[in-house]
Amino acid sequence: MVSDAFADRKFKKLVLFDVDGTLSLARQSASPEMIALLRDLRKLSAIGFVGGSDMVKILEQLGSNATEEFDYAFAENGLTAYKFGKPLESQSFIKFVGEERYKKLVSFILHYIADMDIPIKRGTFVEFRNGMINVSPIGRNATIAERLDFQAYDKEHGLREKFVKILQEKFADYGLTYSIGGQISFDVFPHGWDKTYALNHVQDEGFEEIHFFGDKTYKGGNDYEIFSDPRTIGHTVSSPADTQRILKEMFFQS
Ligand code: M1P
Repeated sequence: MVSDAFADRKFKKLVLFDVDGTLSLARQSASPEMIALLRDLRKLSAIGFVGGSDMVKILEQLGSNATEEFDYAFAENGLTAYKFGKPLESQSFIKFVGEERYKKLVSFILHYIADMDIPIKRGTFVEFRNGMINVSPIGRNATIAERLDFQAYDKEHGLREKFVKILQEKFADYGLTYSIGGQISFDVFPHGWDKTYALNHVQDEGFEEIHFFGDKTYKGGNDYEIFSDPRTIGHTVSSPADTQRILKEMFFQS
């Protein structure tokens, strides 16, 4: 049975969305049309987002009150979680890995990046988050144009793939998963702390269906695990406009 918390919704469903490429373009704000559509959807069904980024960045994209505008707000794959604007219990990457082992990992990563011969480097090569670290050879404070250039360069040279392979071999006993989800970086987190982690927070609500919308639903993409999880009905989208089109077909056609 669906909990009373969602008794006001017509459908006993939860609709979860990836952020970059699904609700907005990468690292950009969601459009006013998207926000309006989500508000309308929320009158019919429970809604939530599941982003890989940290909450600060997601709120820049979806609006500073997004933890209240969505029933569920999941950053860092659900390692930072809110329901109805209130924080839920979360876990930490550093506790899982341990300070000493983490120091070895991050030192190796920084040395490796220092030795990389790439067209440009900016800053913030390792971003330490609550539930993961994010590693970027070009650095996280690259501009949008620099991001696009790096993405194209990496497509040709497979830099991130090679980097991940080396880390997998070198730190095989760490129990870590590496996920190339965005344009300039990859995420590193304990096995199982992919986006399916967010489902732990919703499974007791008794939703009849949990839908997930994402753009990187292919194997190796950071939406793959939650998209293919038996607890969800997955939808692959090619852009935020595509998300809107599918939502309109699913929920707003009489
Ligand atoms: O949401 C997808 C990814 O978005 C960002 O990746 P990038 O900066 O490489 O485009 C990061 O926030 C990453 O953690 C996240 O998985």
